[in-house]
Amino acid sequence: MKSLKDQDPELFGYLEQETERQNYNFELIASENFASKATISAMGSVLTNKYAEGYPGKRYYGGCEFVDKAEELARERAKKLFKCDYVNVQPHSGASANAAIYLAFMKPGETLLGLDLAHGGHLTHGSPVNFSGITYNAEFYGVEKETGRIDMDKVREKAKKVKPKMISIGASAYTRDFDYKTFRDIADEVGAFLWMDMAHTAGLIAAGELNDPLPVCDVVSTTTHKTLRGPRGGMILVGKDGENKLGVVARKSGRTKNWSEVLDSAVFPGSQGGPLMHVIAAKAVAFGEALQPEFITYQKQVKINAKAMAEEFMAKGYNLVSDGTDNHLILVDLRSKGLNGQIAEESLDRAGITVNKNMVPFDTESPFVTSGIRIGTPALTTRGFGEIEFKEVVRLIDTVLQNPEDESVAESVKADVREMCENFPLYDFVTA
Ligand code: DSN
Repeated sequence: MKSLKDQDPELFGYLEQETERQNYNFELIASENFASKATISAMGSVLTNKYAEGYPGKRYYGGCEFVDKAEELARERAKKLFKCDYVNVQPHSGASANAAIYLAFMKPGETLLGLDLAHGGHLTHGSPVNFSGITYNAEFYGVEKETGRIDMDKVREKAKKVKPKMISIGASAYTRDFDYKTFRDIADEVGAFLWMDMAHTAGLIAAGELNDPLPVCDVVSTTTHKTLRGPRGGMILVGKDGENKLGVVARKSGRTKNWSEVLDSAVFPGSQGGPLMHVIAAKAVAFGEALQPEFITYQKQVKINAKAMAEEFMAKGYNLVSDGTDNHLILVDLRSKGLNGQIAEESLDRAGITVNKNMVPFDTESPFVTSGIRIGTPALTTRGFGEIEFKEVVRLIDTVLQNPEDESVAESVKADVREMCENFPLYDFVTA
């Protein structure tokens, strides 16, 4: 068989260009990271050929003896990593994991209470343009204008008013940790399921760097490619004593099956067909990496770097939502600098710095323009950047934002970005 390069030079060329972009730009999108060569190898393996609808030992296809072992390995490693009883590693993405959770816990038309997308929430937590907001009655809590933080008294007030069937926690752009205990109390007071979507923070949680939702929430979903640094994909988890905990709420909702069966069947056949066995194998590799002591060191550094960036931005007169961060990301409100998110994203892109424009709470701009940028440290921390480098990253961002239209500034910063990236090499291959 021919190599990709020989068979399809056009496509191979695009992969080379993307590898070059990742190698020589500052990757600061908070939801992105750099998977290891081993993880990428597993994704590019012959496991992509295998149909394995069902679960290990209970498949609808023959020839599953080896993919069964790969899926079991992924499940066992994830259980160890998150100290939990139940894991489903088949969701193709975070959105797919969340779809299965809705299917398991809610009937169409029932009420969800989640964090407003415009205040840092996620599309699948009830946005009117997403299946979650189309199929269910979505109600929202938000953050406070003055603090950028969630006020738990207001969450309680809202929950008592709208009586949700399920409360979701979790965000795409929230810079603080969550008070799971108070969410639990509120959920119990109104008889709701409690679901945490830890997609952004799973790596930090696994390393003990943020509060752990697993012992408190009924169900937890995540992606596997953000702070967790695995392949692109999703996962559902239930903490220790899950059957018992969920059983109490289950009885109230008239469920008869046990909850691992309900969740498994909500993924397959409920909302997905054949699992992506090559991605599940790559999840096993990444979870194996996350069980190593170096992973904890890495996650600590992700947080240290985000804090260093936050302090440096504030020292340069930037407004940050919540005035700082507890996790891997910061949200810069650019209004006091006379800029918007779109101009900032585009000008930084020209200088080799990749961020995303992002709504800030109580934004006055449209979602296509926005007043902010979201910046995350996971990817550059993977390359080895520490506090010194991140302070330099802030200096370079500030240089561009002071001269957003100036092509020569962009060119000069781009050269500095490339030089720093050369000192922290990343990928020495195009296909693993
Ligand atoms: N798109 C992801 C993010 O950037 O946060 C969420 O799905």
